[in-house]
Amino acid sequence: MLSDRTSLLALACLTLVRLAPAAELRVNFKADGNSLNDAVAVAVPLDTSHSPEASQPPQATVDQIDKEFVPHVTVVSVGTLVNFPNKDQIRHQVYSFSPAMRFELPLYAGIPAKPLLLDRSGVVTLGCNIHDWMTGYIFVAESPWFAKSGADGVAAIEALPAGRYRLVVWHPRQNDVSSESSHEFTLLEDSKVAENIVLTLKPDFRPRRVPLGGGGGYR
Ligand SMILES: [Cu+2]
Repeated sequence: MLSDRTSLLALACLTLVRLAPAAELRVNFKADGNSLNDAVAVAVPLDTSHSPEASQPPQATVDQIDKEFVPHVTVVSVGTLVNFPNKDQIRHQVYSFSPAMRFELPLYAGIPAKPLLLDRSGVVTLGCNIHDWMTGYIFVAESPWFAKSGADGVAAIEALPAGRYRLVVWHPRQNDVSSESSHEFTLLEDSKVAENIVLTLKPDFRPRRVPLGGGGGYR
């Protein structure tokens, strides 16, 4: 009898293990025939049943290093606390006018006392009032399943529960925000799905940095 129960329990455990999320979505980003880095892929579940409940709000960090935002593109999910440590020996004044999060951190060195809570989905474009060329982006995703492409153009979203999803893609220089950049797909348990996304890009509008040593007004 006991052994029957034990095997039942073992079977139940096995079933639980089998139900563990395992599907993977690999998005291959290209632009102008080349692998595209810093592209964002988000899998938004269409079956609402399986959003994970986090006990603590997730945290992310956007550094300021050598008068640049590092990383240039950050992806977080709604409800993430973001820190903006200044690793330079000079002060920065970080701001955003984006509807997803308007803010300004007064001129500061080191780490601001409070992280910023990003509670609305969308793109937060970062700037610095002192250094015009400093541009960074935070993509606030409406889902915890996201990835950003590396130099190989691959953004891999792992440990996805099986189900139906909408794929949302974004890049800071993407040309059109058409329906092409959002479509639906279904993931079966333990499946690996690959998607190829080709984006057309706008030119890089980033202001140029002032020449080294010549920027008297830019310190
Ligand atoms: Cu700055």
